[in-house]
Amino acid sequence: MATHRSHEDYMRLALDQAKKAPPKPTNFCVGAVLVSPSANDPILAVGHTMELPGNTHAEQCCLQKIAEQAELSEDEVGKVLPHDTVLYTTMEPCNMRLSGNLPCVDRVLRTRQHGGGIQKVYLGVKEPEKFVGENQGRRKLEDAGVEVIHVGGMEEEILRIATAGHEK
Ligand code: HJL
Ligand code: ZN
Repeated sequence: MATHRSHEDYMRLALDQAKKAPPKPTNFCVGAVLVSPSANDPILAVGHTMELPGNTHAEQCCLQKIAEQAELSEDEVGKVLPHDTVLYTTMEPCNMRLSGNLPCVDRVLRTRQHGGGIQKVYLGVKEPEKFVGENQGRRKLEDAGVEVIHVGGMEEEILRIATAGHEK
């Protein structure tokens, strides 16, 4: 029997991840969960901002963990993702980073280059216009054919966690 969790349940798991991120004034504390809804064990990976060494984002950490397990580099992780893979993230995937690192939108899209890969993105909040102006992440994903769905109801808590360590 597949485990049945609602979108809100997965977003709550992503939020639990976000709480583990170290507060940093120059980014947001975000959590993410990569899920294959049809699997008996649907959670493929969880991740949070700054979890893996370096300046890493939550979504990036999920992909890097799966790549490491499969002994692949992150840019090839699409080859081992189930065809119904979806991403839950407390914040809209980034399309520009102050550090110049590869944005998570590009990481998501390259999982799809061999067919399959990430099919849908569920997000908890849009990225606040604090570091990079208006994030075009959602638009870019949708333009590339990825369905983006807002899971509402947790915005306040998500933003409180995301901005921990920011000057008020
Ligand atoms: C998302 C994350 C994270 C952000 N967004 N979706 N997941 N930290 O884990 C977006 C924000 C960037 C800043 C700073 N944050 O992180 O725009 O230093 O964190 O590359 O632009 O850029 P760096
Ligand atoms: Zn990112």
